[in-house]
Amino acid sequence: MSELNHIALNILKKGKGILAADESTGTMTKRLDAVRIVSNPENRLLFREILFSSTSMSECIGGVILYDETIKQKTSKNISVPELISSMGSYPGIKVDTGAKNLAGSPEEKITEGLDGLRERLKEYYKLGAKFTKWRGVYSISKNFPSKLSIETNAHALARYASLVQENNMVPIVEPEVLMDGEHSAKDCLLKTSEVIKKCFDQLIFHKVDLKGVILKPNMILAGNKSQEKIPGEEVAKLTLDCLKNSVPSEIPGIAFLSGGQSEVEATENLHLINKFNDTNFIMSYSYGRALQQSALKFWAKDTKNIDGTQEIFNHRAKMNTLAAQGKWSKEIEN
Ligand code: 5MM
Repeated sequence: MSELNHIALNILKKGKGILAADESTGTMTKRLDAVRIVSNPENRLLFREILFSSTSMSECIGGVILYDETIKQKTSKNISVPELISSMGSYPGIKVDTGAKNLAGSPEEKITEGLDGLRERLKEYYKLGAKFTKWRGVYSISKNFPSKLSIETNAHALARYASLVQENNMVPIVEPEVLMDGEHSAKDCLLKTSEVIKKCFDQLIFHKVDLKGVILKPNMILAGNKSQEKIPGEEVAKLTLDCLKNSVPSEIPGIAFLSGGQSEVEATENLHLINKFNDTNFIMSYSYGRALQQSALKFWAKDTKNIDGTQEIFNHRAKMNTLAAQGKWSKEIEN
């Protein structure tokens, strides 16, 4: 087994998932503003250190995705953040894209940037302790979107990224996120997501990326958040499995879903149902940002001294998702 395959499998073993704590400063500031906490490097670290020292880190969280600021910070115990994460039995990872910008030629769509100087930044992150990385391409659905241009260019960037990451001995998480925003049906989401993922793998293969050392981070198949259509969780699971069976090569060791704006419990329940009906060999786990952190952040903001209470809430979400990743979650356990 290659080293990268080993790391990918370890991150997602036995229901473990990934904590996406890689909010860029702009996004983290929005999150902190919403709960009336001043967004500065100290407060951003304070909240994140509470999560990273929670007991569920060893049982449930196989990897944590960090942002550039965080991977370089020292904790209150004067060790680096990657050292803290490793000491909890989890793998430190890093977001290496520099964000989604307007796509020239189709400016209502986005292209993710960050390839310039990436090789050098990867070497630095590796030295800082990163074992895996993340790059997110974003696509929106409407009458004319995602365009061929956005599908091609984002797939190309994701493949160039993944290839450079493997060259530097880290596991690339490939995240093509088809956004939930819009009036589209679940069927549209299925068609567009399948097209996007297939194109990503065409490019990954073309760029000679070792698929056994890649984690795919896709969206689930959902109806748009402005659509009248409401589909039950069983249907979300079925459509999501149909999509992945038809678009993901069997070499991929694991799939870790993003939550994409679903509520915490909805993201857990859908993951549980996907695993309940999973008739593939893929590990199906989670790489959640909002769906792991929202309640903990709200609670912490009300009483920033209450570390135990904040960790209790985070531990519960992590445990629920780890049960869901094994198809063992239920509403009774949730409550
Ligand atoms: C943690 O959120 C990430 C946001 O990155 P930016 O600050 O650069 O926008 C995001 O990429 C995240 O990792 C995924 O979208 C998954 O997060 P959710 O909240 O959708 O589970």
